[in-house]
Amino acid sequence: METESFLNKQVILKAYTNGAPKESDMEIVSNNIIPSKVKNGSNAILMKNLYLSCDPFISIRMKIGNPGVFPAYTPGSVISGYGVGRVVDSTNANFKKGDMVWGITGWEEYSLITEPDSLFKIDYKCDIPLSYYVGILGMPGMTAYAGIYEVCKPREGEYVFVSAAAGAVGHLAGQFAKLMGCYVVGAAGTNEKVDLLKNKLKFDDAFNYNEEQDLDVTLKRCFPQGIDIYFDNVGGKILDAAILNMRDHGRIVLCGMISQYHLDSYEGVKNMMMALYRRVHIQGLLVFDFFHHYSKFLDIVLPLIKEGKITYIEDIVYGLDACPGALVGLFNGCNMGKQLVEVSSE
Ligand code: NAP
Ligand code: FER
Repeated sequence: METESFLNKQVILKAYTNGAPKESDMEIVSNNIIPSKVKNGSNAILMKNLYLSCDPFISIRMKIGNPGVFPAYTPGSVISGYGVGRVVDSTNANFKKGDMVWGITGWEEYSLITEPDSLFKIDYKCDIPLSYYVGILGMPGMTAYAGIYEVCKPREGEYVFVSAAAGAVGHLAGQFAKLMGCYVVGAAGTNEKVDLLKNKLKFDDAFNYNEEQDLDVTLKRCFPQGIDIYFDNVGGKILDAAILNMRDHGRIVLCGMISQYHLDSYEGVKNMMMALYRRVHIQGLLVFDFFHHYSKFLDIVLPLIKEGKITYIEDIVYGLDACPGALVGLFNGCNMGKQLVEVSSE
């Protein structure tokens, strides 16, 4: 006889956060029980979570007053985010038991997905690891793709600067720009990351922003001709220094502002006059606006992976209990490449 329910370990938000998230803002709860069958007619699916993604936006949803599209989490509830899982039961015509999917799920072992139509079905081929669907083939990969291919559209020979360059989005954005024939420089927070960028990911140059006295001087050294494209993942002082160094008609894609997410009030940007003089185009990006390009994106990125033209770096920790620490680590620069949690390998 099949089991009627599963014991379901979960990660709960204890209370709204103040400042950067701490492990103590979250709690692992082990006594939830979830039915192993979905109610007939509910259109829902039950998903066994295999890989969960640690993303900076999760911390934005852990506090009140977040202006975004995603609402704040409710204290006492399971944290949600992107994940990869296997359908273990379904009453939805588009999904069947055994299907592999990625999309928004819960930080728990099993999730009841009441609106599964927002999930992407994975065309499961054994040569691509499933974990890639929370990274290069999921939301962060789509973000890097959207910023480079759809927003900035670099031309061969252009000068591209990427911040948080050794992170999930940054290391892919930089490599996409390299593949388009650009000169690419990355900023990252440790010498180990700089080494990764220069020696493994073949960025043209990279620097450790924590060791630079004056970021304007640094950027003038790295880009004597100026910057055509700045892929901004961090905002704040690095954005301000980049604005001073843009070339005429340069483009800045505002992808992330991680340096600002946990401040009580945002830091000002002082150098906007230079954006005026240089006629810089500045565009905010939300990846959700680009999900309709997903199959076009796969057509571009799957061959790059299979032909070894792109190097994808994962930083994996194991077990649901590791989620809080891995999330907190993002804001201390602990991750190299995409931070994810393997909850179960099968
Ligand atoms: P990630 O880069 O893999 O991880 C975050 C990295 O940010 C850390 O490793 C750290 O690297 C850096 N960092 C942390 N605090 C910082 C600070 N105060 N100043 C400068 N750098 C800091 O994360 P990701 O998932 O790829 O996301 C990168 C950015 O893109 C984030 O801002 C995220 O919110 C944004 N994003 C936006 C969208 C969208 O739709 N707009 C979608 C996905 C991601 P260092 O060691 O280099 O400091
Ligand atoms: C992110 C930062 C901000 C992100 C999304 C947002 C998906 C915005 C979310 C919202 O508008 O609710 O890293 O990644």
